[in-house]
Amino acid sequence: MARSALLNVMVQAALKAGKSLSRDFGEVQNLQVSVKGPGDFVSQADFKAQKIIHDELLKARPTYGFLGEESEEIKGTDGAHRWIVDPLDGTTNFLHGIPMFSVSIALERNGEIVGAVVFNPATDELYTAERGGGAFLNDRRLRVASRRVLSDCVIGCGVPHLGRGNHGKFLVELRHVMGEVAGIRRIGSAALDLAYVAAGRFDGFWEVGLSPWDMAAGILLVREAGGFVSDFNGGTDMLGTSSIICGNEHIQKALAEVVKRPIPTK
Ligand code: 2AM
Ligand code: CA
Ligand code: CA
Ligand code: CA
Repeated sequence: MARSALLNVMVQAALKAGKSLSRDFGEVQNLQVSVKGPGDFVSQADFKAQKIIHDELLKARPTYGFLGEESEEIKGTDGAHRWIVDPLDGTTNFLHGIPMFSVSIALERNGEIVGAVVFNPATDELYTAERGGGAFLNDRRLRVASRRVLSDCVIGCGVPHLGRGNHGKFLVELRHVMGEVAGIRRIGSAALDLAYVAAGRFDGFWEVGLSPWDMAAGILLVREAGGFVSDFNGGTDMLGTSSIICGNEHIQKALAEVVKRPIPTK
């Protein structure tokens, strides 16, 4: 697997941030935590990891724009490129001592995602992709699962958060999907959910209410592993609509049909 210099910059930034997160994960009870909104926490670990990533990426490419969860967007002087970064995806897991969280870094060029890194420091799993170059888990090339029938499938999802999203609508989606698939899973890190689809661990995934930094890298991972990704309108404006449905060609289509099934009138 040959990585471009640019992808290597992203990998180094993710590994360095991952080291910082691992240290903080070991002493999670001593971390300073603040509340952004109901059920929405951020810690010193998030801020430290974002600073590491920001500094590494901008040292290598000072003219690129930078969109990270924990700071105001920085418009680059280079109009074409933008980093999209979630320094810690799965903060709630992290703060509860659950080793299911990730660093997510994407590179966008002229509005298209062309590079992706998702790293889970707790399992040392490094997911990478470049547009046209395939997706990898460490050194292994990834391929989405090949199951074609929903009743054989394990499907990942996100659950709306306290005070956010349409809880009633989600329950309808869940009920419909539950009636069709072998099993449903919820990790709590959308970037990892998407990496799991790329790795063929999940057959599909859907979530509404995501931010660009939750999905940007994962979208490229899924596509480069041969998967299909759409928004809830059937288009590809996932970042603009905050919604995503993915899987292999067959499961993506079947899952979209089930998730969007109308709410029963009685
Ligand atoms: P985070 O840990 O970076 O905030 C899981 O469904 C996704 O939702 C994760 O990517 C998580 O990202 C995000 N998330 C978790 N709690 C949230 C909240 N209270 N409001 C908005 N997004 C949240
Ligand atoms: Ca957050
Ligand atoms: Ca996130
Ligand atoms: Ca985050």
